[in-house]
Amino acid sequence: MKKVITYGTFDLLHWGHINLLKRAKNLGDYLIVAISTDEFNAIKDKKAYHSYEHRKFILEAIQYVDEVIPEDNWDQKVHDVKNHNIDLFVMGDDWEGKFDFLKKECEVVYLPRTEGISTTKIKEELMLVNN
Ligand code: C2G
Repeated sequence: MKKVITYGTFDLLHWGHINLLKRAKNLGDYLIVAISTDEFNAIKDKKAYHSYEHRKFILEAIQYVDEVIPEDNWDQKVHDVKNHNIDLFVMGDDWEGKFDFLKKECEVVYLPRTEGISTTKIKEELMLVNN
């Protein structure tokens, strides 16, 4: 069984996220998503609209996602890859090259981001509509 892992905040879940999760799952048999905790988002200087528990609840409902674990620091990836017997690490290519240190542990693939959608875009456009 080829195990895949990916990381992210996945706030205000949109079709760009789904496109990433779908492609990541299609590269293996089992997909783990490490979702950023609210505390880690603060470190990433991100404020999610939905809490960790709600973002986890939503991700677990997605057919492409087999397991959801917390991401609470920048340094857990090597441990996660070993601990979960991961074969493939996948991220959107806005992270291109940033996680190449994992290549000694597993395959690393950066997938093209989906153009035209992002959580930031959603928030910005809602601000305009409501002002
Ligand atoms: N993504 C995408 N296309 C978009 C938006 C997002 O492919 N239009 C991808 C991102 O590249 C990322 C994943 O969806 O692989 C989750 O995006 P975010 O929730 O923004 O994740 P991020 O804040 O980049 O967190 O340790 C890694 C970090 O936790 C990544």
